[in-house]
Amino acid sequence: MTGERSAAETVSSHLGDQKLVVASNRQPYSHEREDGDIVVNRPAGGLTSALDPMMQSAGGTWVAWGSGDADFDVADADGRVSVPPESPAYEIRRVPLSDEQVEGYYYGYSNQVLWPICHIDPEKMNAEEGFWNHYQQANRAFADAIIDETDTDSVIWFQDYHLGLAPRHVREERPDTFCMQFWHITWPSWDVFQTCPQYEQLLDGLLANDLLGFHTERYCQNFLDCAAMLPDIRVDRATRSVVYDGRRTFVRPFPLGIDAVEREELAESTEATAFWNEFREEYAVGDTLAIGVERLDYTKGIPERLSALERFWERHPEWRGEFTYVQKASESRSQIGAYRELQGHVESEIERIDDRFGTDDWSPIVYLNEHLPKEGLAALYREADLGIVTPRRDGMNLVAKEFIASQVGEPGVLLLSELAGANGELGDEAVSVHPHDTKGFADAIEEALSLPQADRERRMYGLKKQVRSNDVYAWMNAQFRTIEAIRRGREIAAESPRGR
Ligand code: GDG
Repeated sequence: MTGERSAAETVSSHLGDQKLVVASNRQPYSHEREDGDIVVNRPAGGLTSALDPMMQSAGGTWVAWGSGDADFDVADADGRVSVPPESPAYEIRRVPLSDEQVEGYYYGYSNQVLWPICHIDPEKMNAEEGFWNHYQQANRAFADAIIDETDTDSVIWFQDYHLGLAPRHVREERPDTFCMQFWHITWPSWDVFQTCPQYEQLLDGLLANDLLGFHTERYCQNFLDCAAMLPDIRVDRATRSVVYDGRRTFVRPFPLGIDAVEREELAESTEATAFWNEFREEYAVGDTLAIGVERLDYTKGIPERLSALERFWERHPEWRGEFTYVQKASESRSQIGAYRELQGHVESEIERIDDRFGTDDWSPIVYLNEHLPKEGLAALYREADLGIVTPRRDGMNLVAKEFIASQVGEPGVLLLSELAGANGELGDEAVSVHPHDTKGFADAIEEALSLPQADRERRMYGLKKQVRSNDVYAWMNAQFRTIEAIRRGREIAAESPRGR
């Protein structure tokens, strides 16, 4: 039995007869029109592909925005469709949202208010009134679909910051369900969170959950500090829980991992080797390689990294012609001005640095902006001597973990930002950098490239151990075990004569 299957089955055993309802903005399968036919796409997102096997084993319903242009042609009148198409095991319930709603709820409130605030960049917040209205409407639409799909005894698992209000609506109609939510991005301190004009409504929405999960203990503490500012609330630090509106919400860290075995297999695949051979033919790369992989997002620290790299080649001419940095960047949220500006800036900086140092047979930076197959990404991770993961702020950062799992040959070195959630688990064996300290960052590149083999091996061994044992399935199971513990605690409290 593979790790994936056994872990998914453990989740079903925790659930027993209870129905599982997952809710997220993105869906695991979409139906699109292509040349007159309807085709099924499986969006490549890491989380959706990890939750899909769990849903296939546990059954139940996944509520998500019906984003595909043929989604509702194949669904029933309520937006339900059985998946996977080849052997149906669970249902997707698609929530219809108009273009205007998506604009306001997703590109507006979620990504121009919550995203910058949670990443401690409130200057980038754009709190247009219409955004909030759309966020409320969309959360209502999600909640209505969830209520429709839920029995009194269901477990509802909300994903992320797009659904901050839905738990409260669901709770009003379904008081006996178990609601939990995992917040995938940073949770800031109260001083920062308070800059969100709707802080009170958001806390009220999230506190309708029985269990709230974050990547790190720090985010949990920040959340408890914010909750403590609401009137009529009791924050119990000893049990990391909040008593509000007659209910208790437990707040716990669950650091998300990856499917490490899958990443190792991809890195060892013949497809990865074929990709690498073609890549080497096509680009004038040096013998030493560094890789960075991210969406073009201002939180990811790409311009800061380019400055550090420029300084490195400036101070270390001996590495020119030898060391190439590959920037895999995907266009993201281009409807938003700040993202378009970043994209233009990154592209022009790369061009400038390449012009400054590049030669006919060597490029300092190779820029790839097309979506790569997983095998292609695995090849670049595998061949890289350095993985450079230096966000200005990041809830976790899965790229750091993917780089480690894919290092199946000569061990490379991970350069990791102090400001990434992943630093808590990986910081000891990575070379830590501060993304805003250009000189320190350039020195860290030199240090990492000069580490003796034995040192690299020792570090990579520790990192791999960490990534393998705290994988995505461990993450799921920890949450379902916590549900069981909370429920047991409640049963015991209810049976005791002084039941609370
Ligand atoms: C949020 C939080 C948290 C990228 N390019 C390609 C490709 N990717 C994949 C990577 C990785 C994923 O995208 C990016 O995940 P991250 O974790 O780095 O970042 P966010 O998108 O910001 O995610 C973050 C995460 O949620 C999970 O909780 O870690 O902190 O911000 O998996 O591999 N995949 C393929 N081709 C590409 O070109 N196949």
